[in-house]
Amino acid sequence: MKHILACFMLLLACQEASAQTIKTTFVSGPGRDRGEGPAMVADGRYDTKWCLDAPFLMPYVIVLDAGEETSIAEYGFVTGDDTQSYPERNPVTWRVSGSNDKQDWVLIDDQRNNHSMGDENEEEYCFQPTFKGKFRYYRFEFIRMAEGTRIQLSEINLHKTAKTAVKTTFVSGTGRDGKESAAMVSDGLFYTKWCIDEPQQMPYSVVLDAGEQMAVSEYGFVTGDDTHTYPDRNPITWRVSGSNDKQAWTSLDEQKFNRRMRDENEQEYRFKVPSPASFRYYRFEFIRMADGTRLQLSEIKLYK
Ligand SMILES: [Ca+2]
Repeated sequence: MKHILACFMLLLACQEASAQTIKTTFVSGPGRDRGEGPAMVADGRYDTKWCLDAPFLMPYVIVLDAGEETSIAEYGFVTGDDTQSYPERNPVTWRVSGSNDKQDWVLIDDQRNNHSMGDENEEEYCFQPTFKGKFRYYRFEFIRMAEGTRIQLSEINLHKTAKTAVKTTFVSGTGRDGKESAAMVSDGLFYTKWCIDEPQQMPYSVVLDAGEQMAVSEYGFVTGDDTHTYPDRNPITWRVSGSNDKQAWTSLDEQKFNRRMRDENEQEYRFKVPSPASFRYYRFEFIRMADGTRLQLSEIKLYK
C-alpha cells in the first residue's frame, strides 16, 4: 500500500520545452472550437489556453497524437496565463491512458486528489506514468478540478526524458538525534520524518551533501506520513543556499509565505531553482511554518 501511495503521489520535475518534448497534434476534446478550445493545449504556446466549465461534459477527455508509437518518461500540465488571478482551476483527479488505435486504451497513470499543482501562471507540473509502454495516442481524462468543474490548462506536454533525483547524504541539521531527527529527510523513506518544534533554535536548518559538485535545478519537499492528521507543519518561508566548503554560502532560492504545500500525507512539492549553479552542499533554512514554529518533512530531494 505504501508503495502504491508513494507511486501515485510522485510528482515529477519538468523538462523545459526542448528536443525531449514530443511534438503532438490535437485529436479531440470538449469545448469550443476556437478561442479557449481544447486544441489550445497542443499549440505549443503558453499564452493560449483551454478553459471549460461544463459539468454535463465531465469527465473532460482530451486525446493527443504523438505522431508515432512513443514512450514517455513524464507528462506535464502547464497552468494558464492568468491562473494566479483565477485560481482553483487545476485538475486534482485525472487518468492518463495510451493507445495505438484509439480503441483499446491502457491505463498508464491514475491520480486522485493530487493538489500539488500551484496557482501560478504558465508553470509546468510534471508527473511520471506508473505504467510504461509505447503508444501513439495519449488520452487525458479530467475528473475533478480544485474547485469542482472548471478547468484551464495552457498546454499538455509529453516528455521523452525526466529529471533525475540526486542521491544525497545528511551532513547536519537542527534538533536532537533519533527517530524524528533532521537526518530523516535524506534516508529515502517517506514514512520517516524530521519533526521539530524548538522556537529558540529557529531558523531550522539542514545541510545535504550531493556527493560532488552539481547544478541542482529543482528541489522537492515531501510532507510527513501524518500531516493530514497533524496539519499546519509545512514550511511557508524558507531559504536555499549552495556551498562547496560549507563556509561560504550562495543564496539559490527564497520563498516567503508560499502556501502551495497542502496538509496531505507523503506528497511531494517541487520548486525550481531560478539560477542553478554548481555546488556540492545544499542548505535549507526554514524560517516560518504554516502554524508558526513546528516543522515536519519526510524528505528533501534534489534534482539535476
Ligand atoms: Ca524520510
